[in-house]
Amino acid sequence: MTNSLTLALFCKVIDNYGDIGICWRLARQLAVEHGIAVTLWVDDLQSFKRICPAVETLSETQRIGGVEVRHWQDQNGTFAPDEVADIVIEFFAVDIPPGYVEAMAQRAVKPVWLNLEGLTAEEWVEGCHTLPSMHPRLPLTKHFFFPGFTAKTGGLLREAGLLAERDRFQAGPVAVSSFLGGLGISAAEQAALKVSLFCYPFAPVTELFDAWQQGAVPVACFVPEGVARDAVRTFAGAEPVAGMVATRGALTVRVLPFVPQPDYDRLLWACDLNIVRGEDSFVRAQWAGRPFVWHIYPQDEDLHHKKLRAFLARYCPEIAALENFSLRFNGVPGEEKQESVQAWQTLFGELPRLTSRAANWQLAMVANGDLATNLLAFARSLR
Ligand code: TRH
Repeated sequence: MTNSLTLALFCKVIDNYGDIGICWRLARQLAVEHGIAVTLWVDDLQSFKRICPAVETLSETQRIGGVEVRHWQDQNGTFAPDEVADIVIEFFAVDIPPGYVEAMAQRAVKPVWLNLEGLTAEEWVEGCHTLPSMHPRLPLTKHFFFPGFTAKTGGLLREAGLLAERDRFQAGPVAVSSFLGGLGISAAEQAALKVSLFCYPFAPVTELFDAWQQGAVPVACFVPEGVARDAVRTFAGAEPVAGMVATRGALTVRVLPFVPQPDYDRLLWACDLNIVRGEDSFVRAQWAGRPFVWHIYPQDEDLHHKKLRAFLARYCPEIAALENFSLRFNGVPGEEKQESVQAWQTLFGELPRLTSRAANWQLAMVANGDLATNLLAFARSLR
């Protein structure tokens, strides 16, 4: 196969920013690093614009960062076989337009069809990764492709130059302080323990703020606009709009604007502790090489608690403080027994060990290869 390969990636935004966050990252990497002609079909350009300001929300078709972006609306019509890409990816099992699937079946050389699944540390993933599934009616086979944390999965998304760029940034105090200063963050906040907070609305943020406020260590907490709105409003006694800052006791809370994806990385790189959520910010925190706490996306029947435990067991079984704090922060029943102040103080005491763990973990994750490269290698093996 040559580099003239074409690839179509279908993304439906279920909610928030992770769906498009992941698809955009993958699309860009396949185009820029692998020379693939990528078309990203996405149904919600407003959400896309929040993480990538270059998006024109009224455009049907546009080119951004080497990727053709198409607004996926009701494309219920027919497609010609030559409109179909060599590799077709549905993200999180979305139903791609029926006319497109029909056209896939009409191609002489059938496209490689992948279902890119969600990230979990559970063991069953290894058994399902790359499994085929035959179309019930058409001569097409779809394969499951799972990101993951082991060599028997697709690995994690990681751009080629990411870690070197992060190292340069973290090694340069001027780069860090000018980046933080550009976000309006004061010298005093920069000198404090810097924590970024990106969580779902049900996180127990008020009790965490209480613990920080009462503590001996100055904490500066940076919260994107719209996140933990009630807790921030209560803490500050003001509307939590970007630029708002309030200090009580040892804690300063600052509301940041929602920044483009590359700047969100820099924020994670600049902080001493990151609280992240969903899938993409969770992975980016791992690449930041700093301690992090994961606020997992909630699922029915508390399935997410199982996933959280599976990750913690893999990531850091030897540091109980992280598990205690994480289970409590995620509302896992039975974990509220420990006082929040105590949970925080214990976690704080473990930050140096968690920093070393972050570095070792990263080496292991890099050894699994990166998801875009692994996915492409698998697609090539099927042709
Ligand atoms: O936003 P999320 O909660 O997204 C998702 C979706 O809800 C999705 O349906 C679900 O399947 C998934 O979680 C598990 O969290 P996530 O995945 O961390 O995505 C956030 C994206 O937003 C990520 O690409 C980083 C980006 N981002 C910015 O670009 N700028 C910012 O300021 C912030 C805070 C985030």
